[in-house]
Formats: sequence, structure tokens, C-alpha cells
Amino acid sequence: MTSHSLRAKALATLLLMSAATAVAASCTKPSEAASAKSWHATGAVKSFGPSRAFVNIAHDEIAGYMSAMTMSFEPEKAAQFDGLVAGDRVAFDFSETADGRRVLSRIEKQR
Ligand SMILES: [Cu+2]
Repeated sequence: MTSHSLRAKALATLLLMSAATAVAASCTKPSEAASAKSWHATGAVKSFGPSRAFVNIAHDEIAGYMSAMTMSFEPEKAAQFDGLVAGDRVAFDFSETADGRRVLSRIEKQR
């Protein structure tokens, strides 16, 4: 084997290794998403945080999660809060992030 083909073989091995690493990295995301639990709840909007970065909701009991209380929820997108004001009754879905934030996948005013 010439030194040139040895180098080519070493390069091919490196490429295969980095491809395998990329596949392994992309494979961790779906399993994380699948294990993220989502909750449905109802409640009343109490107030918003600065720049409407979060909403404080007095939520009703959430079966299997927690009893009624007031706590904060972050939007997935700021536009989710468009048209919402303190006092509105809302229905919403959220999940908890690994660092304990609650993020709304859906929030709708109830009539
Ligand atoms: Cu709570």
C-alpha cells in the first residue's frame, strides 16, 4: 500500500466516524421529544410578565400534575398571547422543559 492510499483510507475512516456521530446526535432528539409530557389545563389569566414574556395563570386542578394554583407559562411564540387580557378564561396545553419551564403549545380564550 502506498502512503497516499493509506492517507486516503485514514480520511475515509474519519469521514465514516463523523457521519456516525452525526447520526447518533440526531437520534437523541426524537426520543427527548417523545418523553416530554404534555398537559391540558384551564384557568384564568391573572397578569403578564415584562414584554409579555410569560403569563401568570390561576389554573384549575390539573389531574395527575398539580392542584389549583397561580403560576407562570411561557409562549412558544409571542403571537400566542395576541388578544389575551387579564381576566380571560383560557384553555391551554403545555409541556415542561428539562430546566423546569412550562411552555405553551396552545392557549385559547374560552367563551
Ligand atoms: Cu401550578
